[in-house]
Amino acid sequence: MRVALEQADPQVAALIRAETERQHDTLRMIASENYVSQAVLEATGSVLTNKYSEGYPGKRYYEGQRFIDPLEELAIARARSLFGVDHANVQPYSGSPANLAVYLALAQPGDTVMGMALPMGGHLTHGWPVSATGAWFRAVQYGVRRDTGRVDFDEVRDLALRERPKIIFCGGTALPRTIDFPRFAEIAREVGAVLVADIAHIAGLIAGGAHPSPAGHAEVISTTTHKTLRGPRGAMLMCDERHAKAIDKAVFPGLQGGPHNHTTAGIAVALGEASQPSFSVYAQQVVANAHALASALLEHGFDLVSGGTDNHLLLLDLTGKSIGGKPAAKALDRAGIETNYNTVPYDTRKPFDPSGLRIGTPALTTRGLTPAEMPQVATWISRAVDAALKSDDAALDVIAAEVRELLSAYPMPGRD
Ligand code: DSN
Repeated sequence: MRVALEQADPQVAALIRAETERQHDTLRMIASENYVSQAVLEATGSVLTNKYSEGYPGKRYYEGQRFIDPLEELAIARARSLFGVDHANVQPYSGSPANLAVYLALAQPGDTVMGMALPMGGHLTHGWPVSATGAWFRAVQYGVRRDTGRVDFDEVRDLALRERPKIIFCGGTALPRTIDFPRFAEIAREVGAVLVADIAHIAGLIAGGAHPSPAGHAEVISTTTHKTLRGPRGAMLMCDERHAKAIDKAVFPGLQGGPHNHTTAGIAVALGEASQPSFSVYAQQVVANAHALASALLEHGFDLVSGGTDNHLLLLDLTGKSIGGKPAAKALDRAGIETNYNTVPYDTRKPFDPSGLRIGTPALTTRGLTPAEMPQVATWISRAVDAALKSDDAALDVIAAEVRELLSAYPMPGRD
């Protein structure tokens, strides 16, 4: 394993080895993370990192593209076929640059744009004030209802009719419920806005048929490739033919230089994997695990935003447990369960010390865990929160050992 690296740079090699073991021994429940396959790892860690390829297939500014062009064309063709779209651009470096390219393609600075507020479950790049998208555009923001934790489409429609945004973003980072793409599309059509579906979190579920698709509803689709889609860290923009030129021009030369060809190769491999029947089984299992986990956590007295989940993600409101999200996340990390603290809608606490905990099932499903294991996972979460309230580090260490023991039976892609 990694003989050259071990010899050339033992310090870096040791850190990678240690992180590999940490990922193996930890119940990784950050909703946006996953384990890529050995095939994706190999494509990503290839000599393609040596090559510059500014431009697009057939129209590059550097020579030596005879293998890069068909590679990027393959990734594009697989994305188009998997998501049923006219056009795909596989070059954005990650989700935020992809979303910035959407603004560059479709709006002018100062234009009104609309998206879900970050504390309600949206993303920074959907117009939140500290993001360039909130600073350079006139962003108006919608949320979820306080009583249901779900999007209120009357509010979205009223806001859109009043503000007449050029772009409406739907999707986000902490949304446990199905996104109603047709309803958003209806509102966008009524006000003459372009609907952009940010499917970063749910792309793999859509590919596997476990969440409805925005294709045919949203004119532009933005996604990262490394969450439920289980590819390398990267992003894609997909759209109708009518926006294809503007989107491509915005990505390059508008925002970026040369594409990361090693990432393009990893994306192509991941898209190939996601088109297999086994990936549909995976996507359904991610949702089944989330359902089972939600039921078990409710039995332990946890409060879930919106009362449950339709997808891969659960947002726990810990207010009733008398603990903040941050101390809970830190205790869980010591207990071998990796999560992130998160705001909940209408949070009364600060973003750096919020009331919520965001958890998800994509990574543990890749390891092979099933709904049968979810009551045990919920029990560990509950025990860890109780231990945190008593500052009982020894109890957290006991849980970590139990987690390690369970996970030793489940191989980790890229390690085993
Ligand atoms: N960092 C991503 C997430 O965790 O959802 C959003 O950009």
